[in-house]
Amino acid sequence: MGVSPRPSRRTNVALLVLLTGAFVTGLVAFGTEGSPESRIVSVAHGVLGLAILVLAPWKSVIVRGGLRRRRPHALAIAFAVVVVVSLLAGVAHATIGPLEVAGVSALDIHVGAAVTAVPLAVGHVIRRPQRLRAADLSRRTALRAIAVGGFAALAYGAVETVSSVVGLPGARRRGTGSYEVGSGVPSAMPVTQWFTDDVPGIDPDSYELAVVRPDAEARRLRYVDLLAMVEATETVVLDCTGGWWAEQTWRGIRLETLLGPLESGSVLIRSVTGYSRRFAPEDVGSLLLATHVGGIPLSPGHGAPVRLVVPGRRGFWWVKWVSQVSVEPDPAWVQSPFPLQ
Ligand code: HEM
Ligand code: HEM
Ligand SMILES: Nc1nc2c(c(=O)[nH]1)N[C@H]1C(S)=C(S)[C@@H](COP(=O)(O)O)O[C@H]1N2
Ligand SMILES: [Mo]
Repeated sequence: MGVSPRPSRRTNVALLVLLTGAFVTGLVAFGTEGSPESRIVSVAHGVLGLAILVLAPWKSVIVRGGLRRRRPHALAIAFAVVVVVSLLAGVAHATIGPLEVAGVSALDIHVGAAVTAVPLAVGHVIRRPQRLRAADLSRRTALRAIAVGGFAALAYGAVETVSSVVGLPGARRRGTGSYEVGSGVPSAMPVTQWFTDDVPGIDPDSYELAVVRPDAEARRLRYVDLLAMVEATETVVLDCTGGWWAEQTWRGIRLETLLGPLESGSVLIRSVTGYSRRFAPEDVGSLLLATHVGGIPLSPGHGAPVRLVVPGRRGFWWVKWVSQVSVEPDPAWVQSPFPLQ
């Protein structure tokens, strides 16, 4: 038993800190839309992720030692595979661009692998625990941490520099890391669903939008009624967490026009498919129920007959195929930060 702190333990603890930091900043990145916040979060996320690669030489020594011991390795190996896949896909997305295979983007793989890594990381750390010791919190450890951070920042800068010098697609990505696809040309914009939704077949003649307030009788508006109310035009960026963005000119009805003033509670926007998102009273003023994009009625894929436009929020807030808007007493934070459907 060594009395002095073993470097392998500090490496493992550092990896735990970096993985946690990368995971959290990744989630935060999915919640932000708009520079410069998105850029700051993305850069911090990239640096944390690349710091894991900086520690790879040290970790590989630990891995070789660990593999020599006679005990089950399957979980540790599965964890390593998933982390490597996530890292490769993250860097691929940020450099060589918006790759897509069978409708799955590099970013989807990156995030999917990262989410899969969570239970494996928990299992790995439970089976291979590392205790932090007082001696770990030394000046020397602090200097090493700064060195690792510095190398990771250099690596990030190097990747960005090479991207722009060589002219890789990565140089064109937005602060969120997303790539432009089909701005101004709605038919060229991807049709994207969050997880499991499908484009429903909606007959505009029988379609009705329910507008529900606790203090008033529910209203049902037909598509023709809605068309007669179209009043506003907004040019807004839709930025999907799948890694693409597009700016379009949307036309429709301000949600405020339908709902009137709202002081408390929240507004639930529900889709024909059951998909829904909840908004705070202060958000309502910026929400548009769009019937048109690029001057023509919405296509089924993009949310016909009516879809929500949410300036400054990620695509998953932009509920398509809206069937009901309802004012409810629950506050807007009574919902999962990301849709569960
Ligand atoms: C990037 C993240 C990590 C990866 C990919 C990874 C992967 C691995 C692999 C493949 C092994 C060798 C196989 C085995 O022991 O069964 C191993 C060993 C080990 N890992 Fe990790 N690990 C990571 C992070 C961590 C963390 C966060 C901890 C604890 C806080 C940890 C603690 C250990 C320990 C103690 C060993 C055994 C070393 C030995 O017995 O000599 N690892 N790791
Ligand atoms: C432990 C988990 C994670 C690690 C190690 C990791 C690591 C990385 C790395 C190395 C990059 C490339 C950075 C670059 O070269 O510019 C990246 C990009 C990215 N990651 Fe992660 N990531 C993790 C989890 C997540 C999660 C959970 C999300 C979202 C929910 C996420 C979202 C993103 C996004 C949007 C990018 C693109 C950013 C850009 O292009 O600047 N990541 N990640
Ligand atoms: N009903 C419903 N609305 C939805 C989704 C969904 O899965 N179901 N996906 C959201 C996501 S993740 C995005 S990025 C945008 C994509 O809009 P588009 O298909 O018009 O490009 O729709 C949002 N609205
Ligand atoms: Mo999305």
